[in-house]
Amino acid sequence: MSADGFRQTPPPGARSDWTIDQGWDAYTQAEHDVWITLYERQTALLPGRACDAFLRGLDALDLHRSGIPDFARINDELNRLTGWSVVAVPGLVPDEVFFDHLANRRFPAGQFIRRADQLDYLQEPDIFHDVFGHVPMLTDPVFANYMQAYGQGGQRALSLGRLANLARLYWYTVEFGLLDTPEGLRIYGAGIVSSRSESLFALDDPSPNRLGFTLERVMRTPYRIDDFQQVYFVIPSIQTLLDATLSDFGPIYQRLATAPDIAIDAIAAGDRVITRGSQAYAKTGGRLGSGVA
Ligand code: HBI
Ligand code: FE
Repeated sequence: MSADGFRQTPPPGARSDWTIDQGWDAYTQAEHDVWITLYERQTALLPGRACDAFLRGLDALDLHRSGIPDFARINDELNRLTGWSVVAVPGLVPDEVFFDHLANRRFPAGQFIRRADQLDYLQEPDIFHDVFGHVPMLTDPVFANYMQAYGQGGQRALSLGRLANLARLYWYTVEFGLLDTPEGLRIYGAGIVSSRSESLFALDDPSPNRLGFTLERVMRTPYRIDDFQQVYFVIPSIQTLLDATLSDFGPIYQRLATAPDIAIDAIAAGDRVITRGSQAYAKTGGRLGSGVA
């Protein structure tokens, strides 16, 4: 076990790259039913909320209403569209393993699904979060290129000791990103799109700040892993992400070495403000009643 409590060696039965067989035949009907419940809840909610690329991906992959999808079936179509494939892993994997998979167009997806009494929230990414939340966007060629560039950037960040900054980029884009469109803000982040309550909160609630995305601003902003975000960053196009990630991070990393973090609920000089949030949700204690300032 490493300092942060995550295993650093593959668990029994996992290969050296931490992948396991999905074992699709072994899923119980109860597990398929959890997928169906979550799938139907989200697909009823997302038209008009999720971005077009996500909805197109959901259709292209035909993520079954009839239960947990078989990766072998998804991968035929996903490979054809963008060269990506989904690989099963037991849960969170070490950063360098994660980045190596992304850099090689393999998305590591949890093989397990949450229990029926965990429908609304769980900390560790399960197959619904990973496959329903992340995989549809991988059918978009530009986003597919971004995710691979992100994996390559992650490998560099590890060698430069800049992982924390790069993890923020992932968090505020791939997990919790919003896209500006002529019809209004739309969701592309997997952490939002796979959560009923955050699919509503992220777009409708007056509480969080919604700010224009810049790479450096995101890299200076801490994030919450246990509750709704207090700030969401908005991109004008998916191409923006790819362009940002293909840029040279060297000068940014140098400035970050002396630039202080920006408070999670702050609006900083130079921010493009789309919503100046009330932070009411966080002030009243949020989901966990923890009461954060
Ligand atoms: N492992 N399976 C899995 N899924 C993730 O999203 C993941 C991970 N390991 C590391 C990690 N994410 C983060 O540290 C990166 O997002 C930076
Ligand atoms: Fe995720």
